[in-house]
Amino acid sequence: MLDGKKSLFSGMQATGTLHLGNYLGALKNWVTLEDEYQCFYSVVDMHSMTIRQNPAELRRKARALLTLYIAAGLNPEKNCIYYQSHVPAHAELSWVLSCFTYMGELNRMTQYKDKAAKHADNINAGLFTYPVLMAADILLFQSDVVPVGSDQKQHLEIARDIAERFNGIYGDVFTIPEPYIGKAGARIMSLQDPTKKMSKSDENPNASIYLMDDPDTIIRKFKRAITDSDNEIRYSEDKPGISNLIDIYTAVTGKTIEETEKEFASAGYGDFKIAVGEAVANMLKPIQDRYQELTQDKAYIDKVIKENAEKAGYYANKTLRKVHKKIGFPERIR
Ligand code: ATP
Ligand code: LTN
Repeated sequence: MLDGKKSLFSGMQATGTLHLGNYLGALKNWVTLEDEYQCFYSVVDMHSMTIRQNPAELRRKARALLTLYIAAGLNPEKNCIYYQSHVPAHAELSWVLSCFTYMGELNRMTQYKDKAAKHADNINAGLFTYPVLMAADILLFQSDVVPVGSDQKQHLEIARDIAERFNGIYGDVFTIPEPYIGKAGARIMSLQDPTKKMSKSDENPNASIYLMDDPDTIIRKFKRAITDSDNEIRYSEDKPGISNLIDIYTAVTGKTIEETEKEFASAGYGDFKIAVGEAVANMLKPIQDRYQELTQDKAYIDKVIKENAEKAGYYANKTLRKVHKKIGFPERIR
């Protein structure tokens, strides 16, 4: 809760190019929450440092991501959209919280294990303490809910554990956050290997639909999507490829799985793949157009960056001051 209104935080890393999973699993839901919550959406560039980045690329991608948040429908008047690195309170709270987090807890994180395996030459301490920074992001804004895809559930659990541990010692300092995972689209799988999630770091461009892909590319990628050898459009655990396409179709159109199965009862995979591709391309077109418009308006984006960082800083510092006081840091002399 902030100023008597429920609040939320979420963020995305400025690495890679946003894909359909990021949109359906996260961004699309974010846009629906602005009236009910005081919303903070960050481009979490500090998290991106856990993997080696090219500085110029990181800066470009961070700006592109922030612009895409707006293009996808987040109104920066109602949602606080900002760069994590512009609000030092994230790092400050992260340090304090790291002293309330156990190595054993961090050791269990599957994302850490996956990323450590993928980047065996750079298993840095930041990669290990990543969930602590994420807890700081969330707790700084007294978030009631955190809208994410289902892969982030484990990180949210640790954020809750840290908050409960801290509150247990110092009283009710932090709101305990709940995950908010949308019904449809919470886990979109790779088009080339439907047992793996669609991921920004996938090297095969055919595995993911990128938000900036043009309609022909989108339809081509869907046509090539890996499916099983029968030809029945039916949702089932033993048909991960076609089930993923059904998930995408239902998340985009708002139809149910049953309605979708019925609609395509007499169609083959080829027709269904084209229908999914067209639905996705139509959904993305207005976002792409708006993105192009926004990139022309440098002054507007700069204004959003400046004003929203100030707003986020205001609320974040309020929580940080409370934490510092509780743990016994000396008061500042003004
Ligand atoms: P990577 O796989 O390289 O770690 P990512 O694609 O998971 O990156 P993130 O920046 O970690 O991207 O995630 C941003 C948001 O998108 C998070 O809320 C995450 O849960 C959600 N998300 C990521 N991938 C998917 C997916 N395949 N399906 C649904 N939601 C997803
Ligand atoms: N870890 C998330 C990104 C992220 C986040 C957060 C999401 C960083 N801080 C706080 C929700 C709340 C990811 O990799 N998808």
